[in-house]
Amino acid sequence: MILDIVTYPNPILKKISKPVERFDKELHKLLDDMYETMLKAEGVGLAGIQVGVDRRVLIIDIGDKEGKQSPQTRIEVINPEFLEWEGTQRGKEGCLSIPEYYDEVERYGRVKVKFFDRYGKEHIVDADGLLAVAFQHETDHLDGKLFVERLDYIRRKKFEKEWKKRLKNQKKQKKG
Ligand code: Y12
Ligand code: CO
Repeated sequence: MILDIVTYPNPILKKISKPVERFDKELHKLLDDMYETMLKAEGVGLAGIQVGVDRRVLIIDIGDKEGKQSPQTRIEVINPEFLEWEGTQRGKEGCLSIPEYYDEVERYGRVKVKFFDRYGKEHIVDADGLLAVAFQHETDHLDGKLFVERLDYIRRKKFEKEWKKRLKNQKKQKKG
């Protein structure tokens, strides 16, 4: 089932998500629906809160070497915890909750993350590059943080200006 994606500036996105306690059918259905929703929207990552569920659950699929996404490249992440982080990297990010806005953000270059899968099995993953960015971007969502809040001062101001302009145009269009 395709779910509705909550978009900025909806205050739901600011909520702190609570740990998942039950690894049951309901969680499996949520993960399946989130994956379907993410693929349809052409994303590489989606957190529960982006579909209105305030639980510490997220999915990532950055695809294989050619970028092809499949259940084999999908990572289901429940109750993640960063164990290690080091270095920095800068790269353009986008978010399904902030359509059509991309900008450069600084992130850790490498992270080590502990998390559980849908069956409650523990995993530890060492990630760098795009995967490390995806883990950081999606985990931020669980703490109510969006990538635009991590932009440097000038980029943040540019975002706010552009977003105001968009809202104004949307209001104009609604008026007819
Ligand atoms: C690197 C950077 C960011 C992440 C977090 C996950 N972000 C996404 O999956 C963003 C996807 C996205 C997709 C869009 O749709 C298309 O490109 C067709 C998009 O464009 C529109 O909304 C029009 C914006 C964002 C992980 C790793
Ligand atoms: Co996002």
